[in-house]
Amino acid sequence: MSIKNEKLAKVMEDVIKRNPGEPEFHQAVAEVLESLEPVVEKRPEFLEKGVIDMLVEPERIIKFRVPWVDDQGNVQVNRGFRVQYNSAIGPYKGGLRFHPSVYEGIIKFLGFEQIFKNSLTGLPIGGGKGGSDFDPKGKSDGEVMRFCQSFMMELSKYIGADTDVPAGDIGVGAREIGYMYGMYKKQRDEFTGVLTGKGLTYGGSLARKEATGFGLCYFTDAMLKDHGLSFDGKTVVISGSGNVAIYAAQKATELGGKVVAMSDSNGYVYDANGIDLAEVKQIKEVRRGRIKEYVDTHKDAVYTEGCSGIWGIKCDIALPCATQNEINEESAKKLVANGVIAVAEGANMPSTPEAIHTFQSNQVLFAPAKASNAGGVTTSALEMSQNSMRYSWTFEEVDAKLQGIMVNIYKNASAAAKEYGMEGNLVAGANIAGFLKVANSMLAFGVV
Ligand code: NDP
Ligand code: 2IT
Repeated sequence: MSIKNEKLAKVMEDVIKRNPGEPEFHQAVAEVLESLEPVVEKRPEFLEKGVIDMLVEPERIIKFRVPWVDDQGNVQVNRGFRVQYNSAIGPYKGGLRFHPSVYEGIIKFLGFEQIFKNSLTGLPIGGGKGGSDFDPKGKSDGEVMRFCQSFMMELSKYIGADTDVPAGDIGVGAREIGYMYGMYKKQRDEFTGVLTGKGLTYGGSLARKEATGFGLCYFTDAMLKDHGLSFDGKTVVISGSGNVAIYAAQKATELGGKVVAMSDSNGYVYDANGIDLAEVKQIKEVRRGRIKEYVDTHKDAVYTEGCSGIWGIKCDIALPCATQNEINEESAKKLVANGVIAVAEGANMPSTPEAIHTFQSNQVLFAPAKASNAGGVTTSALEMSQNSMRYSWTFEEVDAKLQGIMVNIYKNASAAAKEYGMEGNLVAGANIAGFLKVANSMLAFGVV
């Protein structure tokens, strides 16, 4: 695919020129701009009044040194980032990723996606993302704590409950949020909802931990039902075994699916009897171990090194929940050849453009990340509401709101695709529906 509208193509050309060496960021912007072709034909003012030029440029990028001392007494230096991308419809909102692959381009791609995802939730949250090239893997609790404290000592200057509200992402879960919240509170001497994904004893929301995975399945279920299908009796393959993957597996199972494979960055396990999720939780959440340990207790299961092989397993529904570009064209073709009926993205941008094209041109139901994984940030926004009210809802109340919002996102993305002549194309529909709310707000603000 390429951009035909000359002005939009020029925006893309400038993005590439001004942000060299950031392929993931280019990929995310190109997909959105391609989707906007029919929108700017109907509404040329978005180009004429500079809304799209402003939208692709982050409002602010903060980049900082994160020094900390390891258990051997050596000084380590990592790099921290926060991209405050767009605040047109609310305070910047988005996760923090701690992974050695993090650099500015990754945070910009994630921050850009977050603008549209957050808009789709219908809640008042702008787009942002942050993180560090710190690798929590193999680090002691003390090392993780010292890193998080150093990271927050600097980040705390730029965030706040009404300004910018970070949360978790890859490598950032309850433990890291706890250490960061503790340091923020000490420095600022205030108890506010400045982070989400907090522990339940200090302002966290029930169902936030489950939200992204549950939300993914609620979205997928809505998409399947719209086509007279359901999870019931379907074979499901899920990549990753982190926060998103675990709760996607739980909900997919509750909805009648059979999850037969899960993975981590080293390899995948296949269990024809259905994955024993209690064991996966024990390995990943309690022991912080590796997925291969699963076969120690489940002798019928098979472990295979390497992560892309998981897409060669025959399944009806595939839920990529690990990382960006984990499904390439070759993997997509294998899934199609094996008869996959639906692919729904739990991770951010897990399918390459060629993989998406393969799914769409073979009539596979395809749910794009910024719509289907919006359940996490939705529930983060619900956590912010509860913090503002100094009140908390029950698990059932939060879960019901989450479910309602995910079904709405499906309906809105689906309706936008139809309205702009691309019925069934949820990639275009999600990009357009997410864009319009932000762009109309920016138009109202003028040039700021
Ligand atoms: P976790 O850190 O809890 O888990 C990440 C999982 O993905 C692990 O199994 C990890 O394996 C695997 N993984 C990470 N990087 C790679 C890689 N480069 N190659 C192969 N596997 C990899 O993160 P989350 O579950 O929170 O996040 C997973 C995805 O979901 C990310 O794309 C994230 O941006 C997205 N997301 C997360 C949300 C949330 O609320 N947490 C909300 C919306 C989207 P290993 O342990 O070996 O590293
Ligand atoms: O990618 C995402 O939407 C997240 N990592 C969750 C963001 C949030 O603020 O809860």
